[in-house]
Amino acid sequence: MEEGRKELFSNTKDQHSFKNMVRAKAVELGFDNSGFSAVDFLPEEAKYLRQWLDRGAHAGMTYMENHFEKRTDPALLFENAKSVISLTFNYFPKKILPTENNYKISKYAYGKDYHFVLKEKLWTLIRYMQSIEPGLSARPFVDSAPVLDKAWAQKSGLGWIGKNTLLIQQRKGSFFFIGEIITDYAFPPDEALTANYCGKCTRCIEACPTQALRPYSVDANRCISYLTIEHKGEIPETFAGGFQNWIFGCDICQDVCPYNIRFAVPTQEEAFSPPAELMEMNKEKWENLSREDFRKWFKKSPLKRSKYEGLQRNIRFAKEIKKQPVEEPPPGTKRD
Ligand code: B12
Ligand code: SF4
Ligand code: SF4
Repeated sequence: MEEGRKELFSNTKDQHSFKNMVRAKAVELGFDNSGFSAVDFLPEEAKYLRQWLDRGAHAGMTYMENHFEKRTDPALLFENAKSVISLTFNYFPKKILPTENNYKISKYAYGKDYHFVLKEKLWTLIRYMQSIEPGLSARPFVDSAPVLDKAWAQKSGLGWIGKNTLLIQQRKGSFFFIGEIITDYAFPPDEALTANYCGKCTRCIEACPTQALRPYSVDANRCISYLTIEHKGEIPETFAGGFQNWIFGCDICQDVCPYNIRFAVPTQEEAFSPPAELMEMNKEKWENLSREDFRKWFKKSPLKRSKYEGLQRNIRFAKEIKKQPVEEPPPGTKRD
C-alpha cells in the first residue's frame, strides 16, 4: 500500500465483498473463473523451472532464461504487488475445423489472438476495480511478461497442473487461456488446490506422437507446438511423418484428456470463432495460400506468429516428408 493512500474497502468484510464484485464483473466480461493469491516467491516452481532450463527443454525459447527472479516472484515485477488475480477464459470452439483432406491448426488459434482479446478485458476489469477502490494500482498480464500463469492459477485454487503440463479444471478441462491482474490491493487469498486428479492416467504421454512429454514436463525440442510456432529454421528430419497433419500448434495431449472429452463446452466468445476462410480450407488451399491472403485472412490471428514463411515450412514438412517417425531424440537434445 502506498503511503497516504486510503483504502475504502479496508476491513475484512469489505475486502470479501469487493472480491465478490470483481468475480462477478469477470464473469460478465466472459471469464469462466477467477482465483486470488497473495504475492509470494514460488520455491517449488523455481526448482522445476531451473531443472527445465538446465535440461535445455526450452529449446530456442531463450526468453524463458531471462528474468528468472521476476518469473518466480511477482513482487519484483510490479511495485507493491500484493495479490495475483488469475482468470481463465474458455476457447473451445463451437465447431472443429474439417479434418478430412486437411491440415490441422490448434483450437486456440481459430479466432483472434487471445493476447489482445484478454488484455482488453483485463483492462476493463482493472478500470472497474479502480471505480470502486480509487487509487488501486494494477497491471494486466497475458503471456506478456515473465509470469508463471499456470502456477498462479493453481495457487489460487482454479485447478491442477496435469501430466501434459497444462492447467486442468475438474469440470471444464484445459481448453482455456489464463490471464492475470497483479495489484497492490491485498485481497483475501483463495485456497490453493493441492490435489492432483490425473491419478494413474497417462493418456497424454502415450498419445504424444513425438514423445515430448514426461509427467509434468514438456521437452520443447520435441513438441509439435514449439516446432511449428516458435522454432526458427528447418524442422529436424527425425520428426518426419510424425506430425499427424498439424501445421500450427498441436492439441493431441489435450484432445485425449478425459477431462476435456467429458467437460469441454463451446466458448461464447465470438472473437475466438474461425473466419469463414479458415472453415473452408483444405490441403490444396493451404498449399496454395498466397502471402496476400495469409496477410488478409490472418491479420489478427495467432497464425501471424509463425509468419507466412513459417507456415509454408510447416505445410511443406507435413506434405513432403512421409518417413516413419523415429523414437530417438534429435542430436543435441539433452534428456536425463
Ligand atoms: C513456454 C510456453 C510453451 C512452450 C513450453 C510448454 C511448457 N509446458 O512449458 C511450448 C511452445 C511447447 C508451449 C506449447 C503450448 N502452450 Co504454452 N506457454 C508457454 C508459457 C509462455 C510459459 C510456460 C512455462 O512457464 N514453462 C516453464 C516450465 C518449467 O513449466 P512447466 O513445464 O509447465 O512445469 C510446471 C509444472 O508442470 C511443474 N513441474 C515441472 N516439472 C515437474 C516435475 C514434477 C515431477 C512435478 C510434480 C511438477 C513439475 O512446475 C512448473 C512450474 O509450475 C505459458 C504462458 C506463461 N507465461 O505461463 C504458455 C501456456 C502454458 N501455453 C498455453 C497453451 C494453450 C499451449 C498449447 C496448448 C498451444 C497449442 N495448442 O499448441 C501448447 C501445449 C503444449 C504442452 N503440453 O505444454 C497456455 C496453457 C493454458 C492451460 N490451460 O494451462 C499458457 C498458460 C498460455 C496462456 N496464458 O493461456 N507453450
Ligand atoms: S502439444 Fe503435441 S507434441 Fe506437444 S506435448 Fe502435447 S501432444 Fe506432444
Ligand atoms: S490425459 Fe490423463 S494424465 Fe494427461 S493430463 Fe489428462 S488426466 Fe492427466
